[in-house]
Amino acid sequence: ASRDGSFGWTKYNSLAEIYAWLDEILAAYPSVTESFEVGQSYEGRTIRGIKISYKSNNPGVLIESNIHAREWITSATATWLINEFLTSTDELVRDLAENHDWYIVPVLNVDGLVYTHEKDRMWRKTRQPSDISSCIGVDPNRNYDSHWMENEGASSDPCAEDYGGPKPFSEPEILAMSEFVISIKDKVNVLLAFHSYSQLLLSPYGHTKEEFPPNFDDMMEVAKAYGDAVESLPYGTVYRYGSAAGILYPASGATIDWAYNEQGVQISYTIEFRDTGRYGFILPPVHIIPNAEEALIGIAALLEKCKDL
Ligand code: ING
Ligand code: ZN
Repeated sequence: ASRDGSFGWTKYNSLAEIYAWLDEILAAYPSVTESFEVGQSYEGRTIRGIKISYKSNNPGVLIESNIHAREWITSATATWLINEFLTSTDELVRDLAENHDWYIVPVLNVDGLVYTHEKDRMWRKTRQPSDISSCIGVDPNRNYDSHWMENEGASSDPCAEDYGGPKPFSEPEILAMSEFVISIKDKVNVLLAFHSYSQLLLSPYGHTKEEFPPNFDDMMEVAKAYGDAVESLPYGTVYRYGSAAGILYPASGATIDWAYNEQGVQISYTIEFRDTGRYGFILPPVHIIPNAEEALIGIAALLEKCKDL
């Protein structure tokens, strides 16, 4: 949690700190950044994003981060990437930054993130109450309208951590995100959904392990490129990859499945960041920059591989 009210990557930042920093960044780089609003959360907070674009007609990349409240490493990494794209003088980073249009939503589950800072560090879901239970919140990554609640990929119990909600898009955050994705989908071919933890790259499908997407082989190639790039760094971090249902567990109504199945986003990935369980969600802040460096080099390799497909 934050103590001194200032933003940085040696600690995890509150939503207020992230938004104040975002305003500074937007003010410092007005010609290549644009602020956008995804919408409002259940508790009335604004879900914000930043577009970074150095030139027209770049391929778009969408990053969805911190959909799960306790996965703090995701917004720490997303903000570090924003900063690198705008400030780095490294050739690889400049190439990556300037030859894509970046749509980055550093915190999608804004109410949940605030709740993890103030009340319960291990909260995962949204904060909207249920009509049928005293339990609060829906798993936002089970709430998209794609194979919603099919194949035991989500729970119908409002008290469960993977509760799919009373209906698809019941959560204002997820409805708003879906509308945002639809508004930019013609410009975006790659969606990266940041999660933690387990060090995995997960492709569709989440809703079934019996079937695989038509371009599954391509997606495995880009995942391998990401994993190989991470292994080229001196940290010894290893990523595994496969379809979400195939190597993790069945999960229906996830962002990546909805974007792939319903919106035609061809490369749609969940990245599960550090670690493999020693600290889990409570990853010490010393991991922030190494994890973000791995994400940067991994994403660069993934997008480079996409060009060959
Ligand atoms: N993991 C993801 C989850 O929502 C996932 C894994 C993503 C499964 C996409 C299927 C599809 O459960 C975490 N850590 O949240
Ligand atoms: Zn998650």
